[in-house]
Amino acid sequence: MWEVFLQGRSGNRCCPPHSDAVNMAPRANHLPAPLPRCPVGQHGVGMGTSRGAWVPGTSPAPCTGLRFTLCALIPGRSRSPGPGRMEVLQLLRLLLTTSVLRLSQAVNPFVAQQTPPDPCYDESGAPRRCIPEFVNAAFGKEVHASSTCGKPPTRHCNASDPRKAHPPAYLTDLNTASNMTCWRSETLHHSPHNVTLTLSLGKKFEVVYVSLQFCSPRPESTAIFKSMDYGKTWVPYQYYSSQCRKIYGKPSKATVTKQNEQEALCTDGLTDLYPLTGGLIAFSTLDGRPSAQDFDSSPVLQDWVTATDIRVVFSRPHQFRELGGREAGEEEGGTGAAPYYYAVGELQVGGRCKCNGHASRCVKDKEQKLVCDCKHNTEGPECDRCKPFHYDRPWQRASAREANECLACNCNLHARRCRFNMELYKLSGRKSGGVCLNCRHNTAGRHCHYCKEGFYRDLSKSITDRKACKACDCHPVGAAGKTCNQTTGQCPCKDGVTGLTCNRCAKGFQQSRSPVAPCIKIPAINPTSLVTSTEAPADCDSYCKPAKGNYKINMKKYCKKDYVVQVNILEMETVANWAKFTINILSVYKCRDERVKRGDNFLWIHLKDLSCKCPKIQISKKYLVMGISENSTDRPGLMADKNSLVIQWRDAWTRRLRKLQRREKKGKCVKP
Ligand SMILES: [Ca+2]
Repeated sequence: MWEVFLQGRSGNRCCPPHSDAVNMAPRANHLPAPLPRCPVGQHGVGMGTSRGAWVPGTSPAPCTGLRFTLCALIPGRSRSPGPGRMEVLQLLRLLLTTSVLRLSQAVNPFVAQQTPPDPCYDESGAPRRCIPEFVNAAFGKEVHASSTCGKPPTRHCNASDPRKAHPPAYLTDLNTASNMTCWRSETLHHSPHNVTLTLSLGKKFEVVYVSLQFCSPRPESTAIFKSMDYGKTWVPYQYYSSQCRKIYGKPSKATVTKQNEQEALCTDGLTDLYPLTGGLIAFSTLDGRPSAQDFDSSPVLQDWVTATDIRVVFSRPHQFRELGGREAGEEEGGTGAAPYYYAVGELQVGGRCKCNGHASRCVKDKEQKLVCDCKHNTEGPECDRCKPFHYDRPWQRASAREANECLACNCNLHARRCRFNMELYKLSGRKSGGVCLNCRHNTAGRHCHYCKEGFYRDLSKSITDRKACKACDCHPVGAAGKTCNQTTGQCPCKDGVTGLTCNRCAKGFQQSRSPVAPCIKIPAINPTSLVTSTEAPADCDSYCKPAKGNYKINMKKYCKKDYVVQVNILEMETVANWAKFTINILSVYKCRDERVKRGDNFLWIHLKDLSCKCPKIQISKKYLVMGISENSTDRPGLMADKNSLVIQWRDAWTRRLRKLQRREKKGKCVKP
């Protein structure tokens, strides 16, 4: 049995002195903490449900300019245990009335100048859980009623006469205690007959209670439904009936366990005919549900309290003969002839705009839709997802302990997009799962934290610098690839090649004309190096200038020499201060000396000249040798010195030399 506090007051209101309501509140067992005291006219509300679960860790809403009227509904204990007796249930009902004060606050220019600290962040700027204030979400919203009196007008009801109209708007209007405005259904003549009130909240709310204050007797059977998808589908929230099994197919004394917390119950409480007016039906969504004690970690209950729409269905009135106190016979259902109607003065939906702990208020967007003012790098109508580029960990609802804000991906300023990877997140010990997309500035990697192929890290710059990665610039011939070492920038060089970009031959190697092996090893029996180690003049530069490969042969040079031959160097030995090369003369282009003819021969070069690479000679190579004849019995064969020309052979010279040879035979050479 329920009693309305100060029941019977003519104004349909149940308002005790404010202080009394506050004193009574603590009796609530599973219901909210005591309400904060506020100065008269500034009553704050700190309603929660399930001690410590609904708003743990949050202080009650501050006293705002809202003027609330508090009504406490205190259930009386059944004096006799019997069917229909309910566990002591305490329900606190709030009548939230938005007053003109709120409007005046909105237009007060001085209010706007005060920027209160953002409740979603603490003094040090660290994110913390935040929730919108507790409100009557039904207030001012449109209710659709399946039946409303006054069309056509009757003696008591006339839709076109404001003094006698009872439109659905009266369900959610601004009531005053002295003048309760009531919606009223048509007068009905048969039963059961459903009369439905449907309220759209416009967005998801977390509903703490749904209450109805009647201007008529309470219905004998009432069902409350909720929708989470804006009215597409409905789930039952609660049934009230003196005959639960018969009307709703539900037991009247079911208890909620952890296994069926999302199940609507049926109770025979709040169905009593009395009071004939001013009676209440109030459904507390979390009351008696075990996980309400740990609401933060109960997705089931978080889901249970979530609603976008509320529907109330009055299924059956009390029969008139009950009103008359006569014996109530077995109701056969359906033929009750006594006329009746339903009238409700106020439909309330107490709760908070659902923002999952990431917003302290809801605001209207451009399309006038109510949305959360999301913080903590979240977005969406309920702050139910992470903002772009904040995918380093999965979205989570805030809890009492953790704000669970969305974290930005770490891309070192080189990417604007990222995605979440669960595998990486698990591997990191559930710390970081963001993977950067489209790393710019020649970077790569999940955090854009290293340089992409073909680039290396310039350690003089920060990794976040746009120029943190430099191009490898590997030499197209000298390098074996285009990718250099990420940290040193060293390109992979072919054998015998050195340098950061592989642009020169290593020590002991010399340039070749082959792109495959651009630097080839100088043979171990390199006569130049052999000699260099034994006898090196202090200053070769002033001694001679080695001939270069781009040497041009003209008639004048040709004529000056005694012989011009192409030779193949076979081997070398030293004789005193001389290098004695065994050579094979392949071609003779000029000869004033009988000794010079095709076939094996010797070439003598003084070691001093050789050590200065004048000339430079390698075994197994072909050379053009242009020299002067010297008669020496000690050293038979050809002689070359620093003034001779000994250069590596080029096939292109063959034609040129034959031409010079023909001209010489015609006597074009002027003898020196
Ligand atoms: Ca009203």
